Amino acid sequence: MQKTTNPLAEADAAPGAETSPRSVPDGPAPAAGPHGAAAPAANRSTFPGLITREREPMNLELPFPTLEEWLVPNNRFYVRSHFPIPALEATAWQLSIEGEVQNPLKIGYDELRKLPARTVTATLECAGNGRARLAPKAKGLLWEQGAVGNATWTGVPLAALLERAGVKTGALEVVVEGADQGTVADEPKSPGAIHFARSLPLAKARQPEVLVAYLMNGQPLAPEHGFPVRLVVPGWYGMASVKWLSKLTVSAVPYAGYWQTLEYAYWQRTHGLPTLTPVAEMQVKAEIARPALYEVVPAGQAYRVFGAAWTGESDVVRVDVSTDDGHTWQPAQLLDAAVPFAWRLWEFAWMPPVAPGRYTLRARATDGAGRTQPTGHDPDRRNYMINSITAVEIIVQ
Ligand SMILES: Nc1nc2c(c(=O)[nH]1)N[C@H]1C(S)=C(S)[C@@H](COP(=O)(O)O)O[C@H]1N2
Ligand SMILES: [Mo]
Repeated sequence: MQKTTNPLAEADAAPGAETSPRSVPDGPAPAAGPHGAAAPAANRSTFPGLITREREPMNLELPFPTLEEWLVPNNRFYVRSHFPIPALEATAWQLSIEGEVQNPLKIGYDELRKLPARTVTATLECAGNGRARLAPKAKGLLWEQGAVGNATWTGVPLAALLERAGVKTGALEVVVEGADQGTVADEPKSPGAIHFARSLPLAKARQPEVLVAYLMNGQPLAPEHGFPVRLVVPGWYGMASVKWLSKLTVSAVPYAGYWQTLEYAYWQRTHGLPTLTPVAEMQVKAEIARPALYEVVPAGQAYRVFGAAWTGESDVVRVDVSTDDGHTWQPAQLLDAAVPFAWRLWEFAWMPPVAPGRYTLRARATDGAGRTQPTGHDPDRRNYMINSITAVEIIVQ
């Protein structure tokens, strides 16, 4: 399948550089090839059990009812890509930092890996996760629950690199560009071939949790997750965490690129004026992993309702569950301590009724900033930031 659908699969194998992600235990990852070339299909990562939402470019979803661990293994972590995965070689890779800086610079992979590193656990959720259940049918890939995952990320704080480059006064944000590129053929069309790029306000870019990352759960990034280096922006929707990082441009004016305006933007009402605003911080959300939608649950036998809950720049402080179509709510048990930017797993001991029938379960998270989930999707959010409470209909028999 990948042989014909992924450009990475079509070129010759090259001897893996020392730094290529060969040792990912989740399955062999490609050795990087010379410029423009890539590893053979046999060397690609494999993602057993993930749902294919799109073959090319590769878009894979975690079947959320199979969730087990707090840290999602690398080969179970959803993949969201807008363009074909670029074939990059660590030894040839460079990150260039330019724009409104005193010392424009380029940094290589080995050099980056020698700088003081930090590890942060962070949940990434695609801003379109949950889109499949929007009515009327939304445009875009129809993700159900599983365009979300939690992993540890190791890398150099972006703040340290910006410091090195010396950001000029008056600078406002950093435009973060990936090496992947292509032409968006569907409306809204791109102006020819473009890279994936997003900007980050300097105030967020300088936060210590924002990493120029090269390890995911302790392993070199898989090509699908941004090898050799990606940005990780904890607390923000996934589109901010630019993969295959190639260039940072410090800018004094707000960036209004394709992925900042035509996609990944929503309406915010400022003084009553709907204003297109780039999607940023994740919204608080609980998802039920089990029971799955339409699962048959034995009547009158204890059942462990299980799921995960996450938010943006705060912690989830409680999760409540309703098993009676939202009439009454009871607190769920949070299973692990709050770790900044990471999701919390939770469970709820439910005694299903002895009377067979259809029941509707719901979960609702609240964060430390007092934010909780709406009952319906706000159309101003367009097809993004979907955190309205989900009804999970199940069958007791
Ligand atoms: N260069 C680049 N970075 C990217 C993307 C992309 O298409 N190209 N997709 C973004 C989106 S929309 C999401 S949700 C996350 C997904 O990261 P993952 O594929 O590692 O799960 O990557 C982001 N970074
Ligand atoms: Mo996304």
